[in-house]
Amino acid sequence: MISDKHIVLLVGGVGGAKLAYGMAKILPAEQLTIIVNTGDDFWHYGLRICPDLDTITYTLGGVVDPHNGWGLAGDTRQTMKSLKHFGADPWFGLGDRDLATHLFRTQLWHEKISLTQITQQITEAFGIKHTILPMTDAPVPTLVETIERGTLGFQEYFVKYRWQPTVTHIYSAGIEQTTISPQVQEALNRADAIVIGPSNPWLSINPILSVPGMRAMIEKGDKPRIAMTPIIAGNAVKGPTAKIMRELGYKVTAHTVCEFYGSSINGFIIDECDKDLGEIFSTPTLAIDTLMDTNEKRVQVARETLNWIKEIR
Ligand code: FO1
Repeated sequence: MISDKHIVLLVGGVGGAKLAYGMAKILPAEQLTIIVNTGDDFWHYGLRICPDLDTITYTLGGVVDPHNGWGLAGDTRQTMKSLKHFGADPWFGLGDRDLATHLFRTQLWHEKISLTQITQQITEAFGIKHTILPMTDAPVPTLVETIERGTLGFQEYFVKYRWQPTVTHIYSAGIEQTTISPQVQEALNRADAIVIGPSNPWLSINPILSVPGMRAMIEKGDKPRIAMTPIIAGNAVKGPTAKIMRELGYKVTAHTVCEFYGSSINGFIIDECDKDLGEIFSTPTLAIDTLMDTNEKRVQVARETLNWIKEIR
């Protein structure tokens, strides 16, 4: 076991939350910091919505909707239904209790409290001891250029159009002007190892790595920095990863993901069902059962990941 090491985990939403859950069950609060993609964040009905931060928070807080993997378990949609009275099309499903999180965050946002500090207050309210940090405090919306619908905000692409438009380009608007927050800097300086969760590399992880200075901080020194594939047997467990890879001209394999991360990683975890594909990886690999469909398997995958980190050090 990793007895006194500090692990920094980089994640997006639902997929990454599973590994975050497993790690948080094994590591005490002072040994795990989770850095979360904020490219999916947007304004909706005047509210600041941060889906990936909330997904990680609700998952670690044990209150996430188990069916969707986002939102609160047992939440209702009365407010969304009422919006229809005004002729609105509530295409983004905000639960009634989930709305309280957005109201609270938006109020503090207007009081000029940083997203890092707001997130700390929200996570504490959900009883979470581990540190969950937004990748940066400034808004850096992910924009998706598509053939059929032009340039879309991430949630329009993902939820409104159900990731059906053909993607030609993905970018983070204004990323060059952002900076790493002191809290992210401190976490990375203290890190003994960095783990990139099985989130979408293009939509969720690349925005984090693209914050100016982030890649350099991650690659500093010779600490283990390993990524877990979101691609198993040529497909994504959930979501648009495989479709986007095809549309951007990539072969849909774990190998492509590994190459995409390049020098940001020095170890790569593939699924055991891909271990006989004969692909030559440019970095050491570990093949395990990566499917995290139960809480027990989330802990098991986290444990195997942490044990491997110890080995490759
Ligand atoms: N995903 C959907 O597919 N449909 C929704 O209506 C939806 C609402 C929603 C509300 C709050 C929240 O925190 C997440 C929500 N998500 C919804 C998930 C979200 O769009 C994606 O999981 C992430 O942005 C991708 O990581």
